[in-house]
Amino acid sequence: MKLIASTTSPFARKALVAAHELGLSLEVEYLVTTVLAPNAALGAVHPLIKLPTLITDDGVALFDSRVIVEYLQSLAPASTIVPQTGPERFLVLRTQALADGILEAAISVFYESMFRPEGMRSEAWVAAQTDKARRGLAELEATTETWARTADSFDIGQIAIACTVGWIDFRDVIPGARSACPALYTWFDSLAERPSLRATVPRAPAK
Ligand SMILES: N[C@@H](CCC(=O)N[C@@H](CS)C(=O)NCC(=O)O)C(=O)O
Repeated sequence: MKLIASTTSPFARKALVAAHELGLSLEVEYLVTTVLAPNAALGAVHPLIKLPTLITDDGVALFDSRVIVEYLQSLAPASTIVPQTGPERFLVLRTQALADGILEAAISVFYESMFRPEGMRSEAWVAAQTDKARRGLAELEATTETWARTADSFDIGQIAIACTVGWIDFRDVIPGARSACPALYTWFDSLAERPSLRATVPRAPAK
């Protein structure tokens, strides 16, 4: 199977970290696609032209990252990053949804400066999306003890948080996030040497 990813996409990183944690090997194809410069080859397999996209060994194109993660989990039942039953499943999925939602808000802020000409940018939009991201980060900060659990468990909620915080740091789009969330960042920094995260640190694409 092949994951179509980019070196900067936090959603693609989530899928890559999940595969790594589950002990699955993947071929990875890196490409660049943006809303304004969509990649035609990606568009041939994913109508929404987004990363990540997983091509299964049966040739099916799966998206989005949450579906891909569930698929990867189904291939590796001996390890668990997505609990399959019980209240734990929905707590972990809720955490993933919160982390993904923070990312969507932060990406929206980033896109505003990346894709909109200066005179057309909306300060109100940026402020509202920044506020959403900050509210989400504050929730993670306030509930660290609930979702962080032990160092040896690394579930999809925690993976999504690590990818979200890693991308916010990489793009530096939510000013003051680190100082506002000391417990969250202490947890994040403690994971720096985890192999799945170290292997997928966001980086600018090769020219
Ligand atoms: N909900 C989707 C979000 C995917 C997404 O927005 N990917 C971005 C990269 S981080 C993308 O492909 N953007 C290009 C575009 O929207 O055209 C997921 O979880 O996979």
